[in-house]
Amino acid sequence: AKAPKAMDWTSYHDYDEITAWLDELATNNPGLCKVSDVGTSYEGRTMKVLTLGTGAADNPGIFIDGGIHAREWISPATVTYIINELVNGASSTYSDLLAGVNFHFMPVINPDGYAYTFSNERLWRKTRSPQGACTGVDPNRNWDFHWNEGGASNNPCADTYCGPNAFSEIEMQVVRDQINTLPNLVSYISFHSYSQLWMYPWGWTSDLPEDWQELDSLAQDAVNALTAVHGTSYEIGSSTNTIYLASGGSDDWAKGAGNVKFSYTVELRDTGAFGFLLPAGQIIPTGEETFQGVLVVGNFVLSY
Ligand code: ING
Ligand code: ZN
Repeated sequence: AKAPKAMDWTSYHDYDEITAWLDELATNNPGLCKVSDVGTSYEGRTMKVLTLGTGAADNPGIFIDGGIHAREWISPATVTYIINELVNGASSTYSDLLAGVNFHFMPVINPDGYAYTFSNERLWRKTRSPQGACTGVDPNRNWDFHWNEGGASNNPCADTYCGPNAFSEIEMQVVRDQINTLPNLVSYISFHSYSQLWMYPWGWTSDLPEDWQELDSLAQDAVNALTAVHGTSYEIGSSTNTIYLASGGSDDWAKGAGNVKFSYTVELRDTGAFGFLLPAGQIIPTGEETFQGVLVVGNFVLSY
């Protein structure tokens, strides 16, 4: 496979660079990569899904997204790192995995917010839709599963504003429709930062899903592989019990409404020293360790 020129993992890249790179990957690797335009953001940016897989369309699938929160730059950087490893890494190493599992990637699911953190306000979190006197909805409070049942704000000026209604945000409708359309999704992983947590549902209640032990066990295996790379420690648990109660999150919806069993939210590096402003020098080590965790999930799905 040919390595695209403009992309690298020694600096952070804006939305247009990331989407151009996805197109380039698909052009350079037909038979492995497919890129599809699946929607348009509020401000008119094209949203794309990159699918990797050499087997049947109904092979078990994993859906991975990043950039739901605009300021969490290590998330898109890590998702693109994972894509690049699977496509341009030691290709024969992953040929069995890619023959048996389809990976679906959306590296930046809040394109307008992400662009705004490059042009205007580095620490913006939400979407950019007008909401009366203020702007934006928290896209991770906007999903229609126990929506606005706690840990979310009704104030349009708040960073955790749940929106005027569930799925008010076009970008989350687009992601929802992808999850609903793709056959046989076994796992969903949404990458955030920061805190170093590998979390599973529920976020809307402190109760656990009935199959929580299966989700916990896979998370333990993924984190063990992650930690083995650079010694980075992660905590594991349900969102409510690990970080805080929050309803309307994408992982809760994926499991509770989207029927995706192994649904996770991962909070990447660090634990607060740099927080959202993680230096670009940590992209590669974060990518290296997180990729090993994702490989554990991938191989689990392959033999599930
Ligand atoms: N943290 C997540 C948030 O949306 C979370 C934590 C995820 C809570 C999933 C509930 C469910 O607030 C960050 N950093 O965004
Ligand atoms: Zn986040």
